[in-house]
Amino acid sequence: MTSHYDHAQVQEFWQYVWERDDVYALDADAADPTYVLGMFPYTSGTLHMGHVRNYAITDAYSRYRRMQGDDVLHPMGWDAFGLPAENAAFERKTDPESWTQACIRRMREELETMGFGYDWSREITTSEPDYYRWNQWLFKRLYEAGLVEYEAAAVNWCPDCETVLADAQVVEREDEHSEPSDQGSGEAASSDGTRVCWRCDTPVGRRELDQWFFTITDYAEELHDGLDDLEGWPDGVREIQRNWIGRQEGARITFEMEAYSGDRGDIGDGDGPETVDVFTTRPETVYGATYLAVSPGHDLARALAESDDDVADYVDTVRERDPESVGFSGVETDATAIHPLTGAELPVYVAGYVLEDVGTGAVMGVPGHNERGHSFAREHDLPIERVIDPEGSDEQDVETEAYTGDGVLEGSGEYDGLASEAAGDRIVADHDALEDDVTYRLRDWLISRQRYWGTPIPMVHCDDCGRVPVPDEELPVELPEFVRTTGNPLDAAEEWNETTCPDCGGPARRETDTMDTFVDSSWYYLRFLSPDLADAPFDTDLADDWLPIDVYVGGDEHAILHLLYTRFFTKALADLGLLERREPIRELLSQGTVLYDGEKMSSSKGNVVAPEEYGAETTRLFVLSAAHPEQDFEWTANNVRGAYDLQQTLYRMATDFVEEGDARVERRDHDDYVAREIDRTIAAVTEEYERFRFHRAATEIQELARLLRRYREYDGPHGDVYRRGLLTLAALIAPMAPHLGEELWNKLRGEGLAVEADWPEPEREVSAVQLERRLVDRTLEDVRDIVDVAAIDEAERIELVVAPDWKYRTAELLSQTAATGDGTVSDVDSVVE
Ligand code: ANZ
Ligand code: ZN
Repeated sequence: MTSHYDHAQVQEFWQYVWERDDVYALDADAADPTYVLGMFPYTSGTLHMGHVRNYAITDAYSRYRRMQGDDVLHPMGWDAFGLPAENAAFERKTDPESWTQACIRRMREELETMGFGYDWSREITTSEPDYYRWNQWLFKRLYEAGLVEYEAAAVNWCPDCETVLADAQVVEREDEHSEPSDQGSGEAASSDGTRVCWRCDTPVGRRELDQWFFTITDYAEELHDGLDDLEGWPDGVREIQRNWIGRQEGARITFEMEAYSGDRGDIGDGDGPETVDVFTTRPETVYGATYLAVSPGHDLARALAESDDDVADYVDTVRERDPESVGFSGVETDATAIHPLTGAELPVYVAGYVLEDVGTGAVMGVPGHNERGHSFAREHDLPIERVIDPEGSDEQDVETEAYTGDGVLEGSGEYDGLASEAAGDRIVADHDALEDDVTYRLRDWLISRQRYWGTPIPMVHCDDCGRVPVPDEELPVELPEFVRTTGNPLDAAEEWNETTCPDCGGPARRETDTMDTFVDSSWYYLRFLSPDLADAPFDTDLADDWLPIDVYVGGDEHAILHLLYTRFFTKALADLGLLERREPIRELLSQGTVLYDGEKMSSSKGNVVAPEEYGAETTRLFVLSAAHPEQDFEWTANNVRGAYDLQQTLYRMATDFVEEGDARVERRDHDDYVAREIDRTIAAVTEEYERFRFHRAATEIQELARLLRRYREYDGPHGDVYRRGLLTLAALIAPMAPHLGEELWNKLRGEGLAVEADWPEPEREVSAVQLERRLVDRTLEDVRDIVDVAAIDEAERIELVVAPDWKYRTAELLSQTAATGDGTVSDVDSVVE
């Protein structure tokens, strides 16, 4: 009998058994299962190493929790809508639906080959009407709640194809390999070269079209403040979201407009606004305001454009252009603003650099102390005043450069001599025209996409009634058959397009925009709870019992959009009365990148190592044991081989033991030592699994295997001790290498499944001190690996223990220190503080 571990055969066999026994199905009566979720994949056609790593993490953790006795919800589905399916259909003369189905079949098979334990009875596919009808239903609920707006927005426009282009359809001319983003609706191509249409190579312009928005800005404050409480999220992700939301404290200042009525526009007595509010982060500079500027979309600009051709022309050209090419252009209007403190008359401009949806869409120009204001003033010959004296260097010439720092007020009337930090508060408190205010950089979420492969927005346009929602009974509005055409295939689908108005019964046209695919992924986690529910998107009671997602794992490219949208949806659903919880995710793990020769592994770089090459189990074990989940690591053949060898070793130990039969029965001293080591390993590995440190769990397992081998060779092991050692190894490794786990379990036990086994318990209690000691030793190993410090003595050990979040972060920080310094002990000290 050979003791070679034939991984292909072993995998196939156990996968068959798991499926036969339906071991991953969640009991529908479970009170509060542990919800472990990996970000579902975009249906690109094949799994890449990032997916494998992501799902290996959730799988190992799910299995660990299951062995701990938890009910576990570990589902999988497909993020199936998006631009790449349309591109593929266009290029391969197929249709997005068939292409997507083919991708799903292939990817599901790949996931199954890896042996990931999903409850496939909960599989969802976002491009199926059964799923997307709920996108439409939720859209309608948000619409009724006032969270949907229909507004003009600038979009990319190809004059040759006569169609709107998604950002991902705009490519750089130089860049031959420009790939659409994974999610199909990601970031715009960076714009250094010429931005051209992906199909016809024509330079892309801008156009204003009416678009659908979700008013996520209504939740800016809660989305911002809530981040503080998300203690299970990485600090980095929270910080990125905080910056994205961009909370800014400052003041709102009201400027009266001088009444004006003439050929070039009407204000006061006419249609224009009589006051203009500006938002500023620096009210203490108000005495330095020398002009007022409003955005081209501001009410004042619109009112003036009615009768002032210069303003009208400027507004038109700016709004059709890329905001980045607008620079500091602007047009002076005939309007005049009254400075609320000095009564001075300030010229009023319409300027493209003032953004419509930031603050109030209007600014007071303070050229002396604001860079953009300075550039604008230079361009338009406006006065530049100094109202803040930079202490110590009053040579500062604000004519040449704005001074943006703090100092002491001057030229500011009764406030002269005050420190600038304090002066702002005083000025705001003293004047009715100024008021404390907060704004957010966050913009509303534009969900309109002028393309086929997405959820149709359930609205119709009626000449008499305007925009009317499709009644719930008529949902889903299904996609028409796909046609290959230059523009939006939905515009070309004439029969589909023509409908009747639900309100008046007259002729109406369907909305032809589809939803951003990020809508699909904003609530999919809820559909997994009750995937077949026919009369609601999800079961509210179940959601209240089962949420939040206990652990969510995914790539950090989703740190902003997906995770922000999910949080927004959860809050909105809570306000609709559909959910109790306002935050969807308790613990978030942002997995690192798998590198290959220093580059990110990806199909476009042709460096994806196919999992089959090493056997699925080896790949899983390797990606988990190579590094902490949040750390990047290098894919090297040597290390992969290490993961393979570990499996062979454990397998051989088990087969040898079974073949040779039980050994010695009388107890000796070193048997107790080994028994205690087994206990300690159990305690340590448990702790490592709890904290997702699979790499360290793997090291512990490896060391116990080494010890057991020496033990066996020394003078023959005690049968019970050795057997327990091997069974322990089988159980401890089962979450990471489940096929091997089953094989070992079966050899040693002859019955039952490792996946359903109980997590091992120490026979004798392992003291907290001993456990801590052991974990610290491992940390030091991690640190030594990275820093290559020859010796860290007792003193530093203690400090490492007390350092906040020392386990992983310390190692990370030390690695940065090591890169710049020489990795000496003093570096270690400063990092540890
Ligand atoms: C007057 C002022 C004086 C400002 C000063 C700054 C410094 P940052 O610059 O990122 O801190 N602002 C407000 N609304 C705007 C809009 N819709 N479009 C463009 N700019 C706008 O952002 C805050 C500043 O951005 C605001 O404070 C305002 O300029 C400008 F010494 O007002 B400040
Ligand atoms: Zn109508």
